[in-house]
Amino acid sequence: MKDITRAIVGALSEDGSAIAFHQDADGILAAYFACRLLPASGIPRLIPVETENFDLADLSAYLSGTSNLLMLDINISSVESGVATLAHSLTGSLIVIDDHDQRPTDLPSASILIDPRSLPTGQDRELFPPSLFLFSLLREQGITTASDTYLAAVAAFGEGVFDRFRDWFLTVDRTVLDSARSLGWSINGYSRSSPSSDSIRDVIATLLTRTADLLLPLAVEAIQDSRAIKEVQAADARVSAEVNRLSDTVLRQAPIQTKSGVTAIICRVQSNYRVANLVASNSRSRIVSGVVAVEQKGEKGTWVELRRTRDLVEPNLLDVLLRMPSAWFIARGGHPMACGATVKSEATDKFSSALVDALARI
Ligand SMILES: [Mn+2]
Repeated sequence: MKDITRAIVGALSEDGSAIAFHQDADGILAAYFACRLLPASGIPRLIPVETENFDLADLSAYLSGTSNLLMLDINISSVESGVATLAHSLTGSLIVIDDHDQRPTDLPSASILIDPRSLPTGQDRELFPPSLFLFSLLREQGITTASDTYLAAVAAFGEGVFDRFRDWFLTVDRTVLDSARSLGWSINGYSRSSPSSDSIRDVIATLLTRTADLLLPLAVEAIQDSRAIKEVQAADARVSAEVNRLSDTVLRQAPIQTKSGVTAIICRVQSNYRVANLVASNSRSRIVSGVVAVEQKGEKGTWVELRRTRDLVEPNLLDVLLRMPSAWFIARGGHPMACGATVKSEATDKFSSALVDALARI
């Protein structure tokens, strides 16, 4: 573990290095914890990546000439060739922290792929998001503050894995955890058009780019009181209400007929918030045994989120996505029990009927 910390810190301390991270709770906070491992004077360039840009084509051009790149929570199973192109465009090496099964094959030899699940701290974990892994490296250094623990809880809630990591937060006050849940949820349920999507950028600015904040660890209260955080949390009540309302709609759908008799629900929802992921997870937690698929029309395509209840070991939902033609997708990836995709608008109908067929066979 100390070797990994040394490799990350060493790479990021070189001139011209950068961190690219998914612009959601896990990605933002993974970048935050990576920066916390560094001396405050040496924060590298920070590049938020939206889900729609997961093909990494733009990023390769933009990053050409960058020395070392740390890539966080950018699902490399969805962008296999894009990762290789990106890695080859660097003058230094690519370090990826990712807990997905698919591994790109044609990377330059200097690349480092870290799967936290394969390390001692990750043993027996099905999921180990980069944010929580980097928090564990920080904890190993013995320099975590109450704010770090609060932000790790934000990441765990935002990523939907808090229950699996509950033992990390046993000493945290109930009201602090409530606040963390609300912030994690509101970051991941961000709106496409409301002011809160600008607030997300402010949150990133607040958490990441102010060197002084990193140097002088923020008090939990200071984070909770910051204007950007308050604005994001103000969206939380609206997002939660929307998630509950849409989950009701999902659960009212008639399940499709499956070979094994397992419940499978496919539902298309509409919202001004980007909530397909939250609606899918929420509906999944409200059915006894089965599979939920939620589709939501977005600006650049249709977001699709697939979830399986914990009692089932099949179907492998990621395989369902990966068996479909790659030409249909802007991005796709995830885990066998929880995965997602952005489907090109023109391929949405073909995708939907292929999904019905695939789920009918389970
Ligand atoms: Mn993410």
